[in-house]
Amino acid sequence: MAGATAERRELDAASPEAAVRLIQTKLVLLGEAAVGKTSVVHRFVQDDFQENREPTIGAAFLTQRCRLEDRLIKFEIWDTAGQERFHSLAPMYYRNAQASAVVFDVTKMASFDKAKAWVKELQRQASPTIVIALVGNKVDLVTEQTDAADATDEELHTPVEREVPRSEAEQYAADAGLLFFETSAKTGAGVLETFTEIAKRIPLDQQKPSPGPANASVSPRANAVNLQNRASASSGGCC
Ligand SMILES: Nc1nc2c(ncn2[C@@H]2O[C@H](COP(=O)(O)OP(=O)(O)OP(=O)(O)O)[C@@H](O)[C@H]2O)c(=O)[nH]1
Ligand SMILES: [Mg+2]
Repeated sequence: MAGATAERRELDAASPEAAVRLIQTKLVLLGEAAVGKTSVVHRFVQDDFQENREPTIGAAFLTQRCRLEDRLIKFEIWDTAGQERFHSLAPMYYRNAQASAVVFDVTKMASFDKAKAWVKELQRQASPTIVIALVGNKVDLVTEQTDAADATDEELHTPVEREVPRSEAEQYAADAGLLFFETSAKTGAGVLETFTEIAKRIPLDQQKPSPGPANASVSPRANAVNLQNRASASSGGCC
């Protein structure tokens, strides 16, 4: 199955429709330490998840290409460190960013407060056209097991109490003009949808054509994601 999926992605890239514009989008992830920023971005880029991940030091840079309608979007992602001692570095990463994902942990109210502080800072100091998505991560921890018979021992857990009600975060996001998503880097729920909606919201005049020949976009890459294909395979849906 994995081989077939890879082949289909390559076909997508090589089809005549692949004469698409390659667009660069700089995206920065911000949020309190340990909310799952690195895990969300690794789920998006590598489709994997690691328990007990080490904290990020400074920032990490990752890229991912995504096919979205007539565009091939190259996300250039700065995954920043959430520890307070790195806070002063953040402006270097959000300067000129077209998008930001501000992440909090739905089981920690303090992380939601910190997310609001990041949103304020972005709205004051980042580009006025930046697309900001508020992302409540770790929803798997608050989800009841509905089909325990099918779950492995590792998957079975007692739900942790949710501290940030979805309605409260959604209302705050609507008032502040942000996109809003809930995700689980662990299960993958909502992750692709988050990046897809961000990509769709970046104003066309903010999109930077990637340097190099337009058909650079058609070279098959193992980790190029066709958002439409992946969307139909994921329960969250996108595009
Ligand atoms: N259950 C669950 N655990 C998660 C999820 N996302 C991340 N984690 C765990 O939470 C811990 C912190 O995740 P990271 O991705 O390192 O968090 P971070 O926000 O990048 O942290 P800093 O780099 O210190 O800012 C790790 O042990 C992850 O395995 C999730 O969606 N569900
Ligand atoms: Mg990290």
